[in-house]
Amino acid sequence: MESVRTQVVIIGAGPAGLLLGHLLELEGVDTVIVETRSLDYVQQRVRAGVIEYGIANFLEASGVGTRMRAEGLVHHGIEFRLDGASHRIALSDLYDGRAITVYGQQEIVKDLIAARLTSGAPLFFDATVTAVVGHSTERPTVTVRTSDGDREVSGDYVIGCDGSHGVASASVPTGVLRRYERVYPFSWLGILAEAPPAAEELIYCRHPQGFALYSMRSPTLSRLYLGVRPDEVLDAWSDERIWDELTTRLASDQSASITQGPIIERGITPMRSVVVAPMRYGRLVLAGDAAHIVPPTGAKGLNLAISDVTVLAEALIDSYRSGNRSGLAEYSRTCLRRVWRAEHFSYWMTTMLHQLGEDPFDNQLQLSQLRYIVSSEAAARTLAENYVGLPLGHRAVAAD
Ligand code: FAS
Ligand code: PHB
Repeated sequence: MESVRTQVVIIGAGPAGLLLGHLLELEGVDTVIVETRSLDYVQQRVRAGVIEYGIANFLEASGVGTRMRAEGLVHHGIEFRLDGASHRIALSDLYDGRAITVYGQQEIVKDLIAARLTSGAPLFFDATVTAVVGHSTERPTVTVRTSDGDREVSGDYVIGCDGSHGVASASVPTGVLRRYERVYPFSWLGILAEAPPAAEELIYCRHPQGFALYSMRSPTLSRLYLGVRPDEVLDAWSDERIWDELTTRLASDQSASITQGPIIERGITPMRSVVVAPMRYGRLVLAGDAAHIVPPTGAKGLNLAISDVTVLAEALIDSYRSGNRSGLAEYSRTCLRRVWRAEHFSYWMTTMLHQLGEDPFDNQLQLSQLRYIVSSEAAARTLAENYVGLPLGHRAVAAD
């Protein structure tokens, strides 16, 4: 890797960085993507699974949705389990026939990397950005550390797509960015198992012993989660204990219990909400988890990252094509409207489905909210349009 000058430097080869690189290259804007992890690590990292209706359309319209359309699972509803009973939320009936697509984030990443390698545009793995300088100059520059030394990559813009503990936001002078944060008193223990899903659709469960989520990746792969203590350690959870707890929490008088199988991936994710604002400082721009984190209960993290990129790509392309920088000037304000909507929805789903503490009054409020959602069409419609995804609402997106 040599020191280079490009138009847009992108830190991070997660969904945000890879999609931004793809969209800009399609329009002839030169980019360099720098990723600290290896290609294998990035392609195998198991994370999100639910793609919003409008996001799936956008990925297809951008030429990276073929495998998603062929292999993704289209779901028209989700199930809530509480008080031992099952309640289906008919998402498509409630929201103009729109549906979600269940397709692993790592599959999207593989599709985007394949597109990038086909384009031949620069994508460097095992290359860590250690510094970002020149934010307010016309030549912001990153220092990249690789096994054979440091290099500099400069551009017209540097885009921080470097996730939740990224160097990009940390490089902004103290006091410029405001950080909003909420930490929840629980984490999620997630597993990926070689077990045919016993359920047709996702199941969100609030049980006296805690939260459980039944998801899937394919007809042979199940993805399941348990709400656990915030300080929980993975070693304390044998396969047997995991399956026993999932079986207990997901038990319902109306459906079969879960099918077990070899656990091929497991991890514990802390639950927190974070927003960093504004999402730009000079010629450094933040997108995706670099700017915001949501608890995964609302399945918004990945979708929000992609939504940021649809706005940013359009703004950068406008700037290069016509010199119109209004999109860049409005980028943070435009994105934060959707970010805060997703933050609230994720907070609402999380507090409704997890016992937050020992306060009996709070617990009754949450149960009442859940019972209202599963018994009122108006309440369920609110959930449906937020879960399936509000329209992306700007011209770069195919009609959604
Ligand atoms: P990402 O974190 O995906 O990508 C950032 C990239 O930047 C990484 O590849 C990182 O290696 C790289 N990077 C960081 N610092 C760098 C540096 N200094 N130099 C170069 N590269 C650097 N969302 C859901 O909707 N549902 C879920 O179930 C769910 N589960 C999750 C589980 C875990 C463990 C985590 C961490 C997140 C989960 N999320 C989930 C959220 C997740 O899907 C994110 O929203 C999504 O990955 C955001 O994409 P990016 O913004 O591209 O950030
Ligand atoms: C997943 O399939 O990984 C998944 C689904 C829904 C969520 C979170 C994660 O809310």
